[in-house]
Amino acid sequence: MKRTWWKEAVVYQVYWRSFLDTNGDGYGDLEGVRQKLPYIKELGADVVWLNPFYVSPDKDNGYDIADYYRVMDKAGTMEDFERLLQEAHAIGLKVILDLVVNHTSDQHAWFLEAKASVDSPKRDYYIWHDPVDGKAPNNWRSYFAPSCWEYHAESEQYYYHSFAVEQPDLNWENGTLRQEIYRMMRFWLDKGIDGFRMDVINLLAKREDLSDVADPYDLSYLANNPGIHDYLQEMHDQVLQHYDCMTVGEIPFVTPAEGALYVDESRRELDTLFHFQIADEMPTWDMLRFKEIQRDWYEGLKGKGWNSQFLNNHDHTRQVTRYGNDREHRIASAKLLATLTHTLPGMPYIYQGEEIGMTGVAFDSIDEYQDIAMRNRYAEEVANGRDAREVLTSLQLLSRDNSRTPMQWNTLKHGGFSKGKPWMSINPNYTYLNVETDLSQEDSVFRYYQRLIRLRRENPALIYGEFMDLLPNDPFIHVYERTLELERFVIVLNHSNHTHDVPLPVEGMELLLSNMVTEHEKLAPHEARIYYSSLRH
Ligand code: TEU
Ligand code: CA
Repeated sequence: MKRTWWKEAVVYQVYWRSFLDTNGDGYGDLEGVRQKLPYIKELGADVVWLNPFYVSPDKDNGYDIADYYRVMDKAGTMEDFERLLQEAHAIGLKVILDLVVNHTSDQHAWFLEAKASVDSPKRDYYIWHDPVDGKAPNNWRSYFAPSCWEYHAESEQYYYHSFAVEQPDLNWENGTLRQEIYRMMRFWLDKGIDGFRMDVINLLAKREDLSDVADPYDLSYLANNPGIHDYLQEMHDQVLQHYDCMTVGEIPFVTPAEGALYVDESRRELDTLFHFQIADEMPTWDMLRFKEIQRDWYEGLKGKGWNSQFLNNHDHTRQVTRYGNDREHRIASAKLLATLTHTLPGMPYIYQGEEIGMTGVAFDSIDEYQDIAMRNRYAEEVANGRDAREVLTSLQLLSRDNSRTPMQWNTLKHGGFSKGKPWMSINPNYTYLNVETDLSQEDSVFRYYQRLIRLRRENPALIYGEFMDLLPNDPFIHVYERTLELERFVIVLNHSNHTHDVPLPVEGMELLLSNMVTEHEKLAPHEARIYYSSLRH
């Protein structure tokens, strides 16, 4: 496939409100991100993805936007952003922003106008429906509420929301609205940003058939509806193709065949995607399923489009807690998972704190959780009569707050994140798990990421090489190869708490990188090795 800068890039995701607070208000800010650009550069990342920082009532941490053109006070000012962008570019980092255009905040001027009068031209920017038999049009749920329909008494109609009640969905059928969105995208691209991460972009088109669904909890009816590819092709044609930018679409509920329709280069829609087969189908680690998903996506996108590799982000529990071992093998496990995401086919994404092996949390009370998804679900289940303790425990492992606790920089109060009271409790393990401590240790996770990133950068086989799973049926050991022309890499991972034999054809290969020092006959728990050979030699 054609080589491009973004296919070779490593992305570092900054959840800025939890990154570094520079004015003591308890929220991380853009100035904090600017100050830490050298840190991100030192790690070796090429692109910084910033979660939304636009004006927002913050019901869903910035994913409910009230003004696409302004920076929210917590984050700072437009000048702060411009300085950040300029300094990032000056040290060779690119910056991509979150594009949230499936919905706005209910406080966006468009929605306020739409609500105020059925005759307003903005009314049709949103999706309205008359009651059916005096009730909501159907039994569809939303991500964050028991129904995707919210009644608006004044106009006696329901509006549609895929997420919270405070996040009404935009009506992409309206051509004027689409032009408004394209104009806004050009505004940011003209400032010099390098692309977009597109929030739930495959939800833009809505299902026409409004009949009840058999299982309202399977939200797939919200996504991938007819018309979606027309919108994305139009967006590409009118906006994206005119810039040297990259796009990554957040695309839940797709198989590889459906995913290919979004990123197939000949279709001129998106560059890359995040699919959620791992996140949605594997609450905890499942090696055989994981291997199958990797094989399927490799085959499905091969020669057509580009994938991403991530095991956590601001919505998903930290990988070492959810998929690895965050106790006695934390350091090895964090490195093994990194080895996976940086050597499998696709762009690797690092979520802030992952590079030091940060872990999830289990707070004692629902009051300590801020995540609207979790709080709403908790309220719904408790109202249905379930035991409150039990509900809390059941929601803890996958709470989005697991990954949203503040960044742990050092051993100072609040981990050096803030001099004020952090907007959300910090993980108490910051006393020994923080950037400063990690860097001072011989087995630093950060330094391992550095080596891994450098290795990938210097070896096109790890980026463009063919992928083959050499051990599809082993439930503990993952072995695969990446080959390009005369170069061959074999990656060997013991994803388990036990010792295993090296199962493999690594005879005569050179051990280039590993996450621990061991005797070579056996693989220690969570050991990761990268072997190399070249026919050139
Ligand atoms: O997330 C959408 C979302 O919840 C899913 O993509 C989910 O992660 C996936 O189906 C796997 O279960 C995005 C943002 O990342 C999130 O923070 C926002 O709350 C949400 O959209 C609404 O904008
Ligand atoms: Ca701040």
